[in-house]
Amino acid sequence: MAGGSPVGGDPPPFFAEVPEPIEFEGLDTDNPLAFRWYDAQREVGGHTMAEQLRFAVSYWHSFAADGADMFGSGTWDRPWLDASPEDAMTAAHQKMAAAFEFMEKLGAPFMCFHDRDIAPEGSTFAETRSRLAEMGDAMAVHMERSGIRLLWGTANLFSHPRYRSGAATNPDPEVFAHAAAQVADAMELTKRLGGANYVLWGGREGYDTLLTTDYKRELEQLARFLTMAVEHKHRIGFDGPLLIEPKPFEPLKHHYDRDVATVIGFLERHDLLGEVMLNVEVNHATLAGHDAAHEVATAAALGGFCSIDANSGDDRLGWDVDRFPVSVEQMSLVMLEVLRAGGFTTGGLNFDAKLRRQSTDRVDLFHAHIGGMDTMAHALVVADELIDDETFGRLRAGRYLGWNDDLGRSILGGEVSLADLADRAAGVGAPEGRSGDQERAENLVAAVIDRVR
Ligand code: XLS
Ligand code: NI
Ligand code: NI
Repeated sequence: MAGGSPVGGDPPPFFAEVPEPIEFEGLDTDNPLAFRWYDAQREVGGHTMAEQLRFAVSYWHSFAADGADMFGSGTWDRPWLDASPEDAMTAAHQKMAAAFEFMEKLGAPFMCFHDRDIAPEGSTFAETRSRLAEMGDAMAVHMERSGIRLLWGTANLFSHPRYRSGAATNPDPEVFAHAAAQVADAMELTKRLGGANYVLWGGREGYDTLLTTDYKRELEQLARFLTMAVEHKHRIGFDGPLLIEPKPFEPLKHHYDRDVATVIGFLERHDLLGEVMLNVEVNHATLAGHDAAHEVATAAALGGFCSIDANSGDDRLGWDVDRFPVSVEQMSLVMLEVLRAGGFTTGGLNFDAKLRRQSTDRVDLFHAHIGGMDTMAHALVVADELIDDETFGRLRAGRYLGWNDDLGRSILGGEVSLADLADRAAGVGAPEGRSGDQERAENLVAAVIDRVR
């Protein structure tokens, strides 16, 4: 069945409690279903907030999940998931109707999905394919009607039991081949729907024990898989970048795509950097022992920055809690690095974030996204103000001024040797250095967070 309506006719509105699209009402509003910061058309740094932030809703957390965790079953009120298993395609169409109703009312311009979020696996690969094609047709109709675009598509290469020992890095080439087929189809669908990027999260590419893992061979398999994905991108004429999303562990003890620096080293080793860029997830940075701003700065400095999975972790919990972004300070530092990198091009801010299991109501999805969008919009305004603040700019630039002088230029220009510098030191004595100005800079950030409107 093509088209947007589920089998059995149109569903009732799933979000009747929110009859109208969410609007910007400013800082003085007491309407919980309004934006306080996110004003899509407001210009910040020469572009509208909508263009700067490029918000996307994650299909999996918001529409495909029911609140189950490893200790208990689902808690969330999600009537579109209720269809019986024989009616998996009815449920898929209901879910899509719910997703687009929500996204249209929220006003986020983009979404992201895995193949399995939108279309259930069939009993044969042929059936899986035709189900994905059917749901792709339905999605094209919803997208056309609503104007909602695809920030990225991806393939779920981690939920099915066949992927328990990895997809690209599986010891069994049949599993590798199946994963490759899934990526080919998901990438083609992403292209067909005008997706801006295609993501690869190596959900189970890693190991629990080295005793039975051939580490070197698995890395070679991973490189081969990625090279084939790049070849496929060119073959089908998909012009967005492929993005790797690093994560250090969970579900496995060690993941190969550990963090941004590790992934960029891997991409350079296989001559894939540029074709393949980075999707940085905030909570994954926390798990890797990094600040999210560090991961963005690393990706930017090494030429691989593209997109962000906007969520938040917890300093005391060692797993991907995927909370919505709540800290303006943390996100201001992230957005500062995004603006320093020149802003998003094809990337954006995907809310790879979920409600707490106790947040059972459908309307909680609105509260979560409104809060996340306001946090990121506030952070953008702060970051833009910092970029324009001369004192703030001087604190950083001032530390490096010496490099513009003769000494600095001759060192970087390769005109002097260590021996030359040793001779020179004898004549000029030891340098004193200067303050790093960290606390002054931190106070400035705090002042800007307080001041901006
Ligand atoms: C899981 C990942 C996943 C990716 C997409 O931790 O964040 O949600 O973003 O496969
Ligand atoms: Ni994650
Ligand atoms: Ni993610």
